[in-house]
Amino acid sequence: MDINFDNLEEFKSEIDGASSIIELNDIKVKYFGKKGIVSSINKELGKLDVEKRKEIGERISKIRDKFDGQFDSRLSFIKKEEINATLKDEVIDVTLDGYPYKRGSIHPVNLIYQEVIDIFMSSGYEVVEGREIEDDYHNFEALNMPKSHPARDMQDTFYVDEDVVLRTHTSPVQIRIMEDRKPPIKMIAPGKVYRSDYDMTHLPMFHQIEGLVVDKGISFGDLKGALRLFISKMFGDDLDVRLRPSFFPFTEPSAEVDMGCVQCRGKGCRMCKGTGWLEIAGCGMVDPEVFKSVGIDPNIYSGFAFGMGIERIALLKYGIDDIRLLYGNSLKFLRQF
Ligand code: 2U9
Repeated sequence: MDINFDNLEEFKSEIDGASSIIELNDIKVKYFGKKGIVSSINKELGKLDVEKRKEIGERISKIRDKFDGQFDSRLSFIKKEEINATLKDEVIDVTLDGYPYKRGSIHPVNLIYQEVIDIFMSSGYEVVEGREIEDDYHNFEALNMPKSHPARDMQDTFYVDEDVVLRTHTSPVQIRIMEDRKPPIKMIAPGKVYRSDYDMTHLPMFHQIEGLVVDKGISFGDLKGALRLFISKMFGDDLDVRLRPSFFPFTEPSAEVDMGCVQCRGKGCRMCKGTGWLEIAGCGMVDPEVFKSVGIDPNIYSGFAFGMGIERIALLKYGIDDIRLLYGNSLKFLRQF
């Protein structure tokens, strides 16, 4: 048997030329794998006499040691190179800004909306959200505003068709509750309402919260107490509350609700135009005509109702003078809340 060991030792230049662990392993397989050069020599060894087998066996063993030495040093070199390449590719600039998106925040109108609901819930009011598209009957007629009534001119209505409107107030929610249930009723109706209006103090869509309490013996005093409690929880207990006579078709008597100015606490400033007072809501005792249209006997039951605009409360609470800022979606503005 003629074995060319010089040929076998060519691996040195092959190992030095390997540039990846895969290439390096391929070389090992070529020489020492099952079908490799060395195993084909081993198969031939059996044919040789003992002396020759020993001699060749020793030479192969030395070659294997030499191979392993060169293999290991190349392997550690390639590993170092790979780590260096990874470090170069995946370099982290620790001076860069953090996660590029700022955290969002709750919209000021939603903040106030939730705060007002929480205050009334803590006083035992049930929260009812109704539909935003209403029929003429529940939005107007049942609230003592027949088609001919001049009070309908007070609100510029979005009509879906002759008999269907985008609700102009949340009052139809209370009408539907009173149609379905007997008193006692103690509820608030928060939600979106729609009126064709747009200026510094009006929007075509805004949020209202209306309250309704119906039972035997409910008085105007109860109404003022309820409003006083709400205002003290929302704006502080040092502010005075007063009711000014007014008119709404669905309440009799009716009143506008004023509270001491949140800015000057009643002394007189620019915000309250020197009066010390800010208008915050409307209210009154439920008109007997409204009770009749829902089948509640006004000789047995009485009730109070009130309504307020959430955006207006947000303007007062945060000292904003233009309602349109609330819906301009300026991040600079919104991030302040
Ligand atoms: C029923 C009976 C009576 C709700 C009321 C007001 C007075 C009121 C305005 C305040 C500012 C609307 O958002 S605003 O423009 N609301 O002045 N609302 S009494 O009275 C009702 C409601 C339902 C069955």
